Amino acid sequence: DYKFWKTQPVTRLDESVQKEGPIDRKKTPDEISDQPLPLLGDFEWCTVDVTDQKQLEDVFLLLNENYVEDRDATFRFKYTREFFNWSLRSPGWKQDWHVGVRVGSTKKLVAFISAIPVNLRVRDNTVRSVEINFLCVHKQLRGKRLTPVMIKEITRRVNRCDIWYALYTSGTILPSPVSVCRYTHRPLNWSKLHDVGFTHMPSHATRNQMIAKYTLPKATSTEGLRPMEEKDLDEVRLLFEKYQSRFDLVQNFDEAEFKHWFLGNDEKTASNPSSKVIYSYVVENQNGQISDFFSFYSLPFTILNNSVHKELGIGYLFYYASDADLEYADRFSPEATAALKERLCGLMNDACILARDAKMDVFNALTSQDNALFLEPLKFGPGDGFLNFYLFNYRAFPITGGIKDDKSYDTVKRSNVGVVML
Ligand code: JJ1
Repeated sequence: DYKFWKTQPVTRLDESVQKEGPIDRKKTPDEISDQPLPLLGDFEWCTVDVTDQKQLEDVFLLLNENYVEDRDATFRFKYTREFFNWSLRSPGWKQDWHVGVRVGSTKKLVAFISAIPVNLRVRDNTVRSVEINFLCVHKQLRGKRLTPVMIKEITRRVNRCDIWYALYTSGTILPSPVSVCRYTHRPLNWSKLHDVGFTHMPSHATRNQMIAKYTLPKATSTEGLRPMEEKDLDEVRLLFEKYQSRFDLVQNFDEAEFKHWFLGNDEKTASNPSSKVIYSYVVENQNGQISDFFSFYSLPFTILNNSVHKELGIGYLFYYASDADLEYADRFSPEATAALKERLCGLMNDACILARDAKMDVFNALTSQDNALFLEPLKFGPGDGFLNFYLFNYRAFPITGGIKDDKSYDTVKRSNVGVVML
C-alpha cells in the first residue's frame, strides 16, 4: 500500500489537484545531509564513472540482465554501451548522479539509478529539474526494500545541488501519474515479429497477407529529406521550440542540449553504423529553409528463450517538428490540424522506411505529442504496454496522454505530453 511513497512529496492516488506547484516547503541545500543514507547488510554505495569502460560494462551487464521486461517476460530492454554514453552524459551531467550499489565482499554491481539535469515546463511554469532513469535492482535482491533507499539517496544528491523536482516514468502505477500514454507498434519485419511472439496472426489472415499489409515503399518520398547536420542546429531548434509550445509537459533544450540530443556525442558510431543510437532528419525546401524535422532512437529488445533470434531491432519515435501548422492563425483549427496530419503522415512513413533500412524490425511510438494524427493511417497498432509519467515534489493537473480513460485506443486523441523519456 505504498508505505514508502506515503512518506514522499508526491500526489496521493486519491488526491484531486486544486493548484499546480511545489509540494514541500522551499528548502536550501545546506538543510540536506552531506552524508549518504545508511545501507544494510554487505552493501555499499558507489559512484559509477561511465567514462571508465570497465564501470560502463558493469552498468550494461546489470541492466541487460535485470532491467524492464514486457508483461509476460518474452523481451527485455537491451540498452547498449553507446546508448548510455549518449543518455547519461548530456550537458550538465554529474558523475555523482550515477549511483550504484555494490556487494562489499565481491564489489559486484547489484543496483543502479541515474539523474540528468533538465529544464522542465509544466504548462506556463518552467522549473529546474532532473529526469530519473535506469533504476534497476538485481533480480535476486528484489523485495528487500532497496529501491526506497536508492530513491532517497539520489534525491539527497540532487537536492544538495539545489534541484528539488524530478520527472520519471514507469510501466507500473505509483502515486500518482500526471499522464498515461500507450505504446503503439508499426511492424517493419512482420515475419520475424511473428516468429518471436511479438505479434500474433489475426484469425482471418494469412502470413502473406500480413507481410503485404506492412510492406513499405522501397524509398522515402518527402522531397528534400536528408540527415540533420551541425549547420542546421540553430534553425531546427527554433522550429522545434515553436512546435513544442503546443504541449503542456515539455523539456526545454538549450543550444548545447539540442546538439547533444539530436546529433549524439559519440564519434565512434559514425564508423560503426550498427551501434548508432540517434537518427535525426530534416526537410530542406527549395528556398533552403528547414520546414520539418524528426528523430528516432535505437533501443533493441533481448529476446528471451528463443533459439533462433536473440535480438529484436526497435526504433522509437523521439522528437519532431513541422511548420505545417504555423501559417494558420489558430494552430489547433480543423484546417491547421488537417494540414499537419497530412504532413506528419508523409514524414512518419518515411521515418518507418529509414528505420527499416537501418535493420530495425518494428517502429514504436507512444500516444504522446501529435502522434494521434498518424498512428492509425500508418498502421501502428496498440501494444500491451503503457507508460506512466510522474512528477516528484510538484503537483500538476492531469495532462492527457492521448488515450481514453478506460485505456482503450480505438479513438486516440490529441495528447498534451510533449516530453519523451528514454
Ligand atoms: O513491446 C511491447 N509489447 C509488444 C510485445 C508483446 C508481447 C507479449 N507481452 C506488443 N506487441 C504487439 C504488436 C502488434 C503489432 C501489429 C499491430 C498491433 C500491435 O504489444 C510493450 C509495449 O507495448 N513493451 C513493454 O511492455 C516494455 C515495457 C514498457 C514499460 C516501460 C517502462 C519504462 C521504464 C522507466 O523509464
